[in-house]
Formats: sequence, structure tokens, C-alpha cells
Amino acid sequence: MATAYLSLGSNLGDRFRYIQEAVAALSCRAGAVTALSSLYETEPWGFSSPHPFLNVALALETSLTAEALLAVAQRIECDLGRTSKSVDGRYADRTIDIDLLFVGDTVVDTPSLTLPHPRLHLRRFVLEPLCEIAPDLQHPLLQKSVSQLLAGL
Ligand code: PH2
Ligand code: MG
Ligand code: MG
Repeated sequence: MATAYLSLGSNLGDRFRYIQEAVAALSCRAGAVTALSSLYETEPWGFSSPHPFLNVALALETSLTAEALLAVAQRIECDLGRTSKSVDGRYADRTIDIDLLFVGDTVVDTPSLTLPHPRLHLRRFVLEPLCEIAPDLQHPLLQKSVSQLLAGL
């Protein structure tokens, strides 16, 4: 078993319902959700859109490998109406985005999966909710805790 930390975001349609349904589907298909942050309303980061996001972070206990967890997350995104990842290589509005931040102490860098998430330390919309549920979690490559990464933004 490993503890995985995920970031969820939605900026289209009934954002709260998409987040709720994604949390329920993850607990059903990936493992027990043991911590869930509050909801954060955030401005789109890295692209411009009139639609603000709802973001949360969660922890779950899983026996899946990181690759299998990614496949489950992508399947749930599809089921909840996520169409494309990006438009012309740029971020796009989405019903739901489920990103793996950490999966146990897995460090991996393949075309399909990089762990820890390569941009998590740059993103307030990830670090603020994550800091609420796991302030002392250590980033294995940057050698800093989540609360230190947030303070460094
Ligand atoms: N996700 C992105 C790009 N920009 N901005 C906010 N506020 N929240 C997100 O979840 C988000 C984003 C890429 O997945
Ligand atoms: Mg994302
Ligand atoms: Mg994503």
C-alpha cells in the first residue's frame, strides 16, 4: 500500500459536482480517500479564461501502481466528460482534471508519467490545498516540505 496525493480541478459546468463525483469514483476504484482539503476557488494559471477553477487536494491509500493509478484517473476524467487535454499545446477549460502529485516515494520520468508532478512546486493552486492536508510531506527531489515549497512561491 502507498499513500498517493492527487490534485483535482474543474472550471466548466457544475464544478462542485464534478469534484464530488471524481472523489467518489477515486475512492471506489483506486482506494480509500483518507484526507480531503477544502475547496479553493482559483484564477486560471498558465492560460487565460473567464472561468475560475475549483481545486482540491486529496490523499488516498492505494495498492495500485503509479501507472495503474494514472489509468484509473484518466478513465474517470473521460467518464466525467473531459474531452481534450489542451488546445494547440495550451491549457484548456475542463470539466475535471485529476493529476498525480506523489505516489508513495515513486520517482519516475517516462513519456506518460512524471512523479513527483514536475510543476507542483510552481503552482499555488496545488500547494495551498496540499499544504492543508500534508504540510510536512517531503518532496523527494527538491528536499523540501510542502509548506516550505508554498512559502517559497
Ligand atoms: N490546471 C492547469 C492549468 N491551470 N489553473 C488553476 N487555477 N487550476 C488548475 O487546476 C489548473 C490551472 C493544468 O492542468
Ligand atoms: Mg493539471
Ligand atoms: Mg491533468
